[in-house]
Amino acid sequence: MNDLATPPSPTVSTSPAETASPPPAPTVVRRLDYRPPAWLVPDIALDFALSLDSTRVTSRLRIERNPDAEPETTLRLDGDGLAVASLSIDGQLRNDWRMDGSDLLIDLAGDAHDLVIETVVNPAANTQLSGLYASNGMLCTQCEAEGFRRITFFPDRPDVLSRYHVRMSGDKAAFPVLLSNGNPVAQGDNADGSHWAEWDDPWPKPSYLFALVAGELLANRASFTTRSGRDVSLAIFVRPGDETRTDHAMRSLIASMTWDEDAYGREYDLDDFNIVAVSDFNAGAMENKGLNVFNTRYILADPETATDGDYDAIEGVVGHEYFHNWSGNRVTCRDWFQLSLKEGFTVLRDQQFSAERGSPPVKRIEDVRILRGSQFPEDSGPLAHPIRPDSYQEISNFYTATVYNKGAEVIRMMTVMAGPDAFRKGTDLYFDRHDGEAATCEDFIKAIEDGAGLDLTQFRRWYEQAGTPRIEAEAVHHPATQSVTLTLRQTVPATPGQPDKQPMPIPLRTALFDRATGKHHGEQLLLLTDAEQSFTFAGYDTPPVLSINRGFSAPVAIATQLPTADLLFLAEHDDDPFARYEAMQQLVVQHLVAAVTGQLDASALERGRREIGEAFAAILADSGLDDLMRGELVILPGEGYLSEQLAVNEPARIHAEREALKAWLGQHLGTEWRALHDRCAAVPYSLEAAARGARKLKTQALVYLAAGDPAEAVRRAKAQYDAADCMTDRQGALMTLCGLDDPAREEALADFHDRFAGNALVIDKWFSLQAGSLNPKAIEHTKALATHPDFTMTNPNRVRSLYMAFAANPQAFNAASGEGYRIIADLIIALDPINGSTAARFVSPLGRWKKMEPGRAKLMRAELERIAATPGLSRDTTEQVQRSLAG
Ligand code: B3K
Ligand code: ZN
Repeated sequence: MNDLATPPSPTVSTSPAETASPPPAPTVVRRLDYRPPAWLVPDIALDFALSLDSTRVTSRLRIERNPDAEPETTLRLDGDGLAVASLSIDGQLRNDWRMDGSDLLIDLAGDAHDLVIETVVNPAANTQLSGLYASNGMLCTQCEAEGFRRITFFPDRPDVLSRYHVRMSGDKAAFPVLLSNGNPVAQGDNADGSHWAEWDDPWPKPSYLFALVAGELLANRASFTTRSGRDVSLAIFVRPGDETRTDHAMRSLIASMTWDEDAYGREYDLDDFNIVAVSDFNAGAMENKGLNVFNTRYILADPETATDGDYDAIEGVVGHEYFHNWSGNRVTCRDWFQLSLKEGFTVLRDQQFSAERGSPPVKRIEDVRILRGSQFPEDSGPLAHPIRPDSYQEISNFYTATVYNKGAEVIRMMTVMAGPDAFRKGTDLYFDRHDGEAATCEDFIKAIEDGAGLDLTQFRRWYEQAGTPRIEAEAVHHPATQSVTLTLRQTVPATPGQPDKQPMPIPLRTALFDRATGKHHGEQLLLLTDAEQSFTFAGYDTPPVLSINRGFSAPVAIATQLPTADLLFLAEHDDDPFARYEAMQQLVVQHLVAAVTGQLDASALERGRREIGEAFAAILADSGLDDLMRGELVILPGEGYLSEQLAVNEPARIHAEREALKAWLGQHLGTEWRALHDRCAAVPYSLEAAARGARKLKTQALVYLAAGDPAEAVRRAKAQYDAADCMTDRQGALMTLCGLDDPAREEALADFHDRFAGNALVIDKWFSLQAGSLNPKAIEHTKALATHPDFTMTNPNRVRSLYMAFAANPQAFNAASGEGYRIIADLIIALDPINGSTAARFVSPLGRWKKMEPGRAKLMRAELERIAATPGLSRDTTEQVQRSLAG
């Protein structure tokens, strides 16, 4: 496997400094050490002589001393795996420069100079997919966060903003399309049959937003007129053959452009907006100015090959990257500790956009499920960090659910406290005040304070403290005064490096329901600011039912258990759809936690299941619900979320109890599930909400039937598979069959593979369905798939499709033998030399040993130690393994 790990080759150097230096020992970067850059680069002209295995890069920098910084006579330029091919200063070839590790140091006498540096890079050997790399014969870049330094030497930090002029030339047959940021300014043919193009980006930007793409690509084109009348040419470039699957992405882009004008008053600012889809990509997409580069996964869709979930994800990610044009590009980050400034805010913006495009409550439920599934575990584990971290070794490790999703929740709380109109005044002020600047989270908070008229003094703790606050709520009814006292207590748990926490301001949308009428007396926004605080409500002659954190107004855990009768009441009556969902979740959580911890005897277990069954039956029969929402209400809480509720994680018991409940519901509501499956199967395909809801429920019915009546589930899944006219139905049916031990499983898997051979995104699904399956042989299947001819370690989508699905498969990953842990550790060790940042993403599942029962905890630690002992590990993986072992 190490054959594939060849790093980008440095070029021949004209100076003695070419000797390869060993990688520098990991250094810790600290937020409070920020200093402004000593030198600025107002202009850069880049010239690329393109070739797959040897691209020559000539970089012309105008450099000027920064009057606002401590003067330094030495210019330090970041590099990574580069050597200087030639260097000149003010027109003179020079060799009086030196290397410090991978950085280039140049002593400079004056206040401004013109610097020309040549480097040569090997894109084909760049398996890390950071910097300039080759993907399926095309060339493309990924520079965030620190990839630009793998192309040329540069002050590769987000607070150095430059105007970019890019020229590239290359073989016309291999690279017919030549793209970069900004506007195309010229193009032409060279005498030798090659061609060239020049692009100019008028908007100063940091190096992480630079992009270049060259390859054989076809475009889906459209146009958009901004509200002030600018005509923008839109293009989505894909490999020939894929252009028929770009219409949904184009519709999503146009909808995003309209939405950002309406919702935030933000207009697009160039004549061209280009998107390119590439199949080898570490992340989901990248917001390079005017030239977004996307993972194909978030562009390509048609009903036959993409699920409804894929359609939603595409709309969300296209929106997200587009919204970055303002929240990220026009106003960028001063340093990488401020990452949530652009990511948290942009996630909030894409969530708001998607909510408006579809069902707001369903979107809210989905977002909270992601937060609880990914961010809550991060916040309670060894990798916990505040949304604005204080230190890092490798910034790639901080593109986390905390920075992104909790970051969005923190800004969402500002919207809740301010109200939408005042919040908009705050964001208008933020964009006005900081346009063209590299800003900080503090700048954002201040603008919201000034614009929205909020005092966020204490609220700043949300940026400083890690950990999910836990709230206890106690409502006491006073019959004499017909009032209720609600006492709220908060604790913020200790996290690595933060043993003691201060109380946070927590906005909790709250309502108290009158049991007799089924109504509340108006919702209130309670702001809990102290460790303990009481609120009084008048006008209740009987004890009310408490509905708290409605709409999930704060990213906290409500620790107090409500009586089952109250949860059943809220599941039926709450007029806040999220609260209704939450009551259903809590009903199941409380039952399963009690079952797993041995608190239920046989009759209590049966009683609990009956209560849940009755709530399910009521939801299935409720004609006031739409099917998308009904689908949410009948999803059981995931095993990861359930484990969060336990003091000691017992994965086998959680799995067994959850499956037993599913089987009980499958059996006792068998008639209802069959009727539901029949009803939904009759709804014809369309992208309308009703049809999507039907598809969602169709597969959910199969899930419960598979647990309760496998023979019936096989019959129905096979029929659904054979009749499928869309990927949502086909995938749902295949998932069901995959989990069962029946010859229909192999037949359907073989058919699916043959039917979609060559379509990488669909073959990814084929891998994921098997690795993530409930099938008791999932470990065996995963090991076999790792040797399948379609498996490759060099394509991140394929690696994730197999191994992320496996790591998220609770029963297979947590096999008592430790084999699941070993499989992931082996993967990390094998993948690390090829793609360190992707390898490091697999560490966190192994890091959750502290709360695990002792047998598995020991096995997990042993695997982490085995990884740590591997020589030559990347900085990415080293940091994650060290933090995970420290606990
Ligand atoms: N800003 C990019 C993330 C790039 C990841 C680099 N390791 C995608 C996004 O959040 O929009
Ligand atoms: Zn983003």
